[in-house]
Amino acid sequence: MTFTQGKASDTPFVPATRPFLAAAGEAGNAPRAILLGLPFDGTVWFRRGTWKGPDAVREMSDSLETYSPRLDRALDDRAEALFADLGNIWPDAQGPSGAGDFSEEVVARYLEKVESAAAGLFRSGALPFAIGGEHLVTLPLVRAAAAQFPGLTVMDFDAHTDLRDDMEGRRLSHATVMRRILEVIAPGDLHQFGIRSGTRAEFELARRGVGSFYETVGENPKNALPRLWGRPVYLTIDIDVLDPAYAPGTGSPEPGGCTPAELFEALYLVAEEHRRGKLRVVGVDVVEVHPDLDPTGITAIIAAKVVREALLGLA
Ligand SMILES: [Mn+2]
Repeated sequence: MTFTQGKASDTPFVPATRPFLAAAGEAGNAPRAILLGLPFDGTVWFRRGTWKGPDAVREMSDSLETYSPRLDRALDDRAEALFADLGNIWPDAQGPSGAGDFSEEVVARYLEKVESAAAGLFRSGALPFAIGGEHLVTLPLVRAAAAQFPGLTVMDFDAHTDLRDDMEGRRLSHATVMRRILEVIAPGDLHQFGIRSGTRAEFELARRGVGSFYETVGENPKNALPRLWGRPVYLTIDIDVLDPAYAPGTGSPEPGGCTPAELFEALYLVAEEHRRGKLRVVGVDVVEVHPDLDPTGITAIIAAKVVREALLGLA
């Protein structure tokens, strides 16, 4: 697979009109991280629109500098870019308005396409960073990561448990994604932060059955991290972990969430442990940005900053 931006003819990627932060320079042959957009929200029935998330995050990345004062690193420190933005993997069934056939077979086929592309990225040794899309897109990424990295653990920042076994009969849904992930990794290897919404059954399962389960963020990632030492880590950030006051542009906002500062502190902490070799982050995603519900663009800007800080801290 070639990582040269805009030349994706032998891949399922369609180049983005405008790559993230103009991809901060020329991509080399072996960028340390790969950005990919997953413009999919085919299992959402209420207020669809997160499929527009990847390109909105790219567009709003224009408001950011390439330099992070906190990390004292810049995306364009080297002549060759730290990362390449490969563009989007589109659902075959989706038209330009977002409408399409999202039967369970079509959804499963899209997830297989993403998993196959992700497997190639994990094999390349680069750090894949995905932008959703609904949270279900995390499933194929975790499946591909687990195949490549035995003993994979998952850190999930989210407002919702996503532990239903099915949603209105569908086993593949944004509301079931963590339950499906528990079929891929050991339940004790799922660590959830900021969770404040779900059914009683989901909360009972989470409280007795997953590795860490915290209803807030705060200092909890710090408390949980020793349980991840020595392990490969997949990091998934549902933007609705943030309070809707900060990040209104998301499909299922849930009051009582954390501040952006708490989320960034958690990210810096994980990055520091990664750089010290305490654990190894092998993949990251940020999901559930809904541009139509984000009149000022702030939710997409926060997501873009998560992407930048994660690229600088982890790649
Ligand atoms: Mn959520």
